[in-house]
Amino acid sequence: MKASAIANLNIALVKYWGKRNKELILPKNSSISVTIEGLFSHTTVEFGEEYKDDIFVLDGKEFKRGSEEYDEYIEKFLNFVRQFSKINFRAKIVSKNNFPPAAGLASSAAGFAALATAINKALNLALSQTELSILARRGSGSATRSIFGGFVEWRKGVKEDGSDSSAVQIVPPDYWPDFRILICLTSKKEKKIKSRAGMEQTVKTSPYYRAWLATVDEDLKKAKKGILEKNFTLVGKTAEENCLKMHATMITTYPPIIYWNEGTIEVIRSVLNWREGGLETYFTIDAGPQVKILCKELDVSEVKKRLKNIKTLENTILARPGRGARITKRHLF
Ligand code: 2P0
Repeated sequence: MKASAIANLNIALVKYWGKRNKELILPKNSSISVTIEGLFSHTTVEFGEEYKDDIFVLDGKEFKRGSEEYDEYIEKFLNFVRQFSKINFRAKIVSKNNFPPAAGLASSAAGFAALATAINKALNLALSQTELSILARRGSGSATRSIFGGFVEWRKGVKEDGSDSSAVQIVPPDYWPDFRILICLTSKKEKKIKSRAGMEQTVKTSPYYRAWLATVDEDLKKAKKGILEKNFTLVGKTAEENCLKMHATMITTYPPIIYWNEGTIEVIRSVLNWREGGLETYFTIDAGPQVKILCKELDVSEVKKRLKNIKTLENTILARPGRGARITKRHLF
């Protein structure tokens, strides 16, 4: 009853922000993302009677009962897995990310997609990919999408029980070979407000949340059309506008949620200037200070050269569309 899996993180082009059901993790709106090759969570899980309690170790640190990571994320998820699979054993989970934790790089997306995939094998559940995405969703919303590779849509679904709230692949990773994302790390610090609390507060208090919901379906349509046609301008413009609308709801939340730092603003301004000068780039930002620049492969070296002038940047990572979650034989314990 032991298995390991690897799952890449994903970057949303049309964002998920707000839940209609907190316990089942059902979103208010559908979302679209691209799964990113090479930035991943590697997770090993083992169920067994030798474990008297669940054990969770992330990046070498053990999280115990009483911590948010254990109580709010791992324990809730494992209790659901036990109830659903009718297996009563406790589990040990060891997980490693190859990117900085909780800095707006969707660590819970990669983490729960890898964990769900490993559990499926460890407990012989024989779940389909759609069912796996529903299982991953119970750990963290954005994990729903990381089960699949390439460009992915998480369809919000309409059913109360969430059985139709799952992800589908729009196109596989090699469909659009020259699509690139340059991830600009403007800070490696942990963010102060987790997405989970942030989105709840936004739904409750931002006067702009209704406007967000009213326009998101149009963004989904445009993004999907742009992806299918490999229309970089349409995808980039839609993603950038959608990101700014989401951040407008965050900023107008009470108390305000401002994830940006000075470096974030500097990269935003640079992208806008470059575009005016003919270098076609767009930006998107999640629940953190990092900026992801969307560009075409032929422009990567020019963008990198220009990024060197931005002194506030800690690091940049070049990424491309990547594979979905998969089993690995390499166990972490
Ligand atoms: C997204 N984010 O679509 C959006 C954009 C952050 C900004 O999904 O409560 O960590 O575990 O479902 O998945 C972050 O939300 O929240 C997120 P939970 P999650 O990628």
